[in-house]
Amino acid sequence: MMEKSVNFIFKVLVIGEPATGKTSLVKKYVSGHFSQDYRASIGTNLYIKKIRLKSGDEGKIQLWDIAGQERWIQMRHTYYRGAQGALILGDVTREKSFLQIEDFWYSDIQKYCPDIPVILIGNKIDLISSISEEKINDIGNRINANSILFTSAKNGENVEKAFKIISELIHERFFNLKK
Ligand SMILES: Nc1nc2c(ncn2[C@@H]2O[C@H](COP(=O)(O)OP(=O)(O)OP(=O)(O)O)[C@@H](O)[C@H]2O)c(=O)[nH]1
Ligand SMILES: [Mg+2]
Repeated sequence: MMEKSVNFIFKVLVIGEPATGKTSLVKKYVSGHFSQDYRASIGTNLYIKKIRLKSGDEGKIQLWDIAGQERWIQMRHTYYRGAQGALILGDVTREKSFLQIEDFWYSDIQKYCPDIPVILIGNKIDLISSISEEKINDIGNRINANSILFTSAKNGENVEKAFKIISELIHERFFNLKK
């Protein structure tokens, strides 16, 4: 008898202001490593990891870690095409890093890849936060985030969970043929 095998590859964007920890979060998830020093990303880094869903289906998640710096603004949206999910990051130690989420980062998603599942992430919770959880939840509600999570790329808190949740959301939205 033939084994049923489902192959898929999910394209997930990781976006947000510079130095919010996008590269760190993705690296922690993919390799388990964390580095203290900040090297601003250039363009886009692409990572890929095998995943296994609750349904037992196995596939891959392709992570597009997109440089947050202003100078990449012109070409940034070219990476958005075909994205099926997004993590939008803010840095809880810098309230400012959340101010553009609704009007810039989320509005880009609506423009270039609308109706995809989105997770709002408050990263660096191993440090002292300068923004209230309530404010982050408000932003999450305004952008209709499917989920709001607090993570630390340094100690790994909720890192695995973030990518698990986005994978399940994408699977439900785009691949669930049972409905
Ligand atoms: N303490 C702590 N530091 C973090 C965490 N995540 C990232 N950092 C640090 O924050 C700085 C920026 O991290 P990056 O991952 O390079 O940020 P980025 O969002 O990729 O920045 P760009 O590529 O410029 O858009 C680095 O010094 C990291 O070590 C975290 O969860 N906790
Ligand atoms: Mg980066």
